[in-house]
Amino acid sequence: MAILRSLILLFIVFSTGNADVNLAEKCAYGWTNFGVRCYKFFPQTVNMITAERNCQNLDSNLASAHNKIENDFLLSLLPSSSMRSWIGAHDAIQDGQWVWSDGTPYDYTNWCSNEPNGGDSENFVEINWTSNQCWNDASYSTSMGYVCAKDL
Ligand code: MMA
Ligand code: CA
Repeated sequence: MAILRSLILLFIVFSTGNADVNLAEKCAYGWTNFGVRCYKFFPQTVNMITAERNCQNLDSNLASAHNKIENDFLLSLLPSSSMRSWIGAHDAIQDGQWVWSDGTPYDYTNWCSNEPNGGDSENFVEINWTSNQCWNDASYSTSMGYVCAKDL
């Protein structure tokens, strides 16, 4: 009887259909899981605003990075070591005040040496600049690929 009760309980837990308690939830096809989020690199070269809007249309934002492991993971999604890609940091509201487009705390950076250097004319961030694969502030109108991220 105890076994039957356990089986019934297990069935209830796995069959609620409620995404928040579905332990078996996976990223959608084409997206890669890291932690509790799903990520995808898009190779279409677009300006930063288009990149963010394209992510938003997929219920995501441009990716944020909060530590080296996460930053390295984002780099690993790029198909080549020289591929340029937007991520979601910007200081477009006030020069020098960097924030992430997904609203998470700006608590990690990987700026290349001498970056950010663009003042009011470079307010957006690419993740894979130079062979050091560090961050560069770039003009919003630069065309490059982009990484989107969303919660599981
Ligand atoms: C370009 C541009 C900048 C970057 C410098 C580095 C000339 O400007 O990509 O964002 O900081 O190169 O030399
Ligand atoms: Ca720059």
